[in-house]
Amino acid sequence: MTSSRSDITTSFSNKSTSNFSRNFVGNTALRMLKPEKLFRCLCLFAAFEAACLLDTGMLFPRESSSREVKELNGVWNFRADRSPDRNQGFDAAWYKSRLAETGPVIDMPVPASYNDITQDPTLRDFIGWVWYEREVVVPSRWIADKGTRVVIRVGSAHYYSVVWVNGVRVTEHKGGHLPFEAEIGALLRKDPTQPCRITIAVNNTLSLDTLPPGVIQHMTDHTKYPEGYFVQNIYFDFFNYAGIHRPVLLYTTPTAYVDDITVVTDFSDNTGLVKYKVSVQNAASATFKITLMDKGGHCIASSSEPSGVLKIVDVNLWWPYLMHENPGYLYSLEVVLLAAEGSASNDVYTLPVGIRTVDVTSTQFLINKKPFYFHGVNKHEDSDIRGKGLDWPLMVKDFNLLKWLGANSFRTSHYPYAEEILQMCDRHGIVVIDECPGVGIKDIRSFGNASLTHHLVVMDELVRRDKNHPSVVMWSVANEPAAEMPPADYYFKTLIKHTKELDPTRPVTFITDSNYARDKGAPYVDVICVNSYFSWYHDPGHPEVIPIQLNTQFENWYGKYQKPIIQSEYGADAVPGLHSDPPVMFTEEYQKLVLQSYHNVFDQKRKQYVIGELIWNFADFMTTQGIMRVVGNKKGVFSRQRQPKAAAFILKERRATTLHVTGGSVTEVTFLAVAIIKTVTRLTPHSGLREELNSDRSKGA
Ligand code: GCB
Repeated sequence: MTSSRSDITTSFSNKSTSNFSRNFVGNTALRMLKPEKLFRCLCLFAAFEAACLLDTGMLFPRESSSREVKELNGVWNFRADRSPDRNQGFDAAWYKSRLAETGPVIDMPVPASYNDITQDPTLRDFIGWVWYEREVVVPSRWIADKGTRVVIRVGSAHYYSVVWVNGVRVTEHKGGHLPFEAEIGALLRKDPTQPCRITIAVNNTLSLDTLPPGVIQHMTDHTKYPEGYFVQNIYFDFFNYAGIHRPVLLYTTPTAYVDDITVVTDFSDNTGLVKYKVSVQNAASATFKITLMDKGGHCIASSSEPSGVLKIVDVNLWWPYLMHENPGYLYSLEVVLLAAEGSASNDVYTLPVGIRTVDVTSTQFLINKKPFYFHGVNKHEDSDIRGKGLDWPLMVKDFNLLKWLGANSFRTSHYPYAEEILQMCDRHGIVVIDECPGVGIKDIRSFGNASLTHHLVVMDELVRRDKNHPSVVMWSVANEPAAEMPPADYYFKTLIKHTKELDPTRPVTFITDSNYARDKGAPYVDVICVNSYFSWYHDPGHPEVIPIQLNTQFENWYGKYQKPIIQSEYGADAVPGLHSDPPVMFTEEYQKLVLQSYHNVFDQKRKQYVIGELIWNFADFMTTQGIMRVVGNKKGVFSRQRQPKAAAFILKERRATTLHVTGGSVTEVTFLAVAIIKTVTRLTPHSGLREELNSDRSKGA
């Protein structure tokens, strides 16, 4: 541990100081604060101002006394547009009438990827527009009451979506993994006798400026390929699942409604501070009742202002799992927008709030001012049959497995996960590095203006959606981009600056596999997150090189940047049931040995500046077919069906003995016996690995 640690702490709740005073006029909670607390609190407000660059909210739809939710999950009608240009649906206006009237339809579950639902390989690998449709009975009171807004919301669809209601286009959205919505009340009221027919067209085509990027390659040699043959090239290592992946629902609000809430939290001694801001729509003169309740439902602070600071005496902080006996403590912030005289109803929205702080020093990651070590995993939204579709049994099983493993964190590799998952993280104290879909940015053309503009919008949408989750402690703007290319400098400088402006309360990173000396994005991140696969993609079959190569990796990165480092991926494939002693690649024994060899180095370096280890991967997952993948990527410590491999027990045991050790002292560690073969015969430079690798890997993936 270095002595300078706390000198260079970056507090992510206290960054900017401008333009705060107008928020505080008449704010009683603030007036009650002692003077020495005032500065921190005012800063907190300024940070919050910066976080409010988006003009509409995207609150998770919750039922309340003023809001109803109607889920449209179940079986929808479905047709893939197999016309050569995939445009027949638009040319023939399939949205104008029932889908079954314009051609054959099949059953398709929502939410789910469509790829693995049928026995048809052409649908599994389909590229282009697919059409979903269903009719919904809308409660007549929603229609009769003109003071009710009716909103359609799609949790996520891959990747480009257009939505029609009764043949009228109501919204479109670029990008998967994030929600979008449209108000449809007026449309439904036009002809209340009609059923509500919802048509959603979804296109999974990826291009150089989508996230993730991809390229359509047309094969024009007719001695080799049929007429019109094309493939979608992608630069990421998971199956390009498509369809409506998260719930579609209708929800209501009163006409004047709570559009967005932002909370930023802090504490001093045992007093918690919840800085909040509420924005509303259609309310000319809004009045509020704001109540913060503890777990027992008791009011502990209140206000009548749209923004302010609530003070909580004897605060229960939000703590990560295994860092406190009572992790994941959540308060409830009930926001009531009181109805104007003569208008029908109040709007009520209740937001769970966890009070915690996040800070980064040159060697530590602090949660609530205490060192936090990421004992974590990388995951995928992936499982048999439903692909990337949200699945409650799977989610709950995964949380049980995370706890069984003793994991306190995960990264949402390589895209934002469902809000329902983040809510579970909030409740269970599982810490999240929230990653946007910036994966596979490998082509220099994907650093252009169109890409950057879209990437900024995606960060807007991600921060808007996830800003209030206490579990989210850091944003990741990309995974393994070609960060050594010249345009990466401007690209990441702009992207990271923008993300920090959106949210000055959290550190920002991206995940690198570049050479430490040539990475052009690393200067802008708060935490270095580095992936490496020593003895797998490099020196395959030689785990004896891991100690020296991993040491060199850490020393190089820390030497250049003096920023804390997370090993954001490490691992090896193991086909469940394959065994060999001495270990060979693809066996469970080899996977165990690789992990153990990495862990030995982590346990040295965590005394200095390594602040976390995220295994690749939690579970096996599906990928594109290729010579490097045996029915998917097998680096899971669980199989795709969530059964443990031998490596899972290594992690479980390790975390049982080292979990409470955070950033610096490793006094409680029981080191596991690891056979390290000392003769190092094949040393290669540890970094810049992807230059060699990419050529190998692109052959397969
Ligand atoms: C990586 C990628 C991840 C891959 C993994 C692998 O570096 O970030 O998406 O799945 O390596 O197994 O090759």
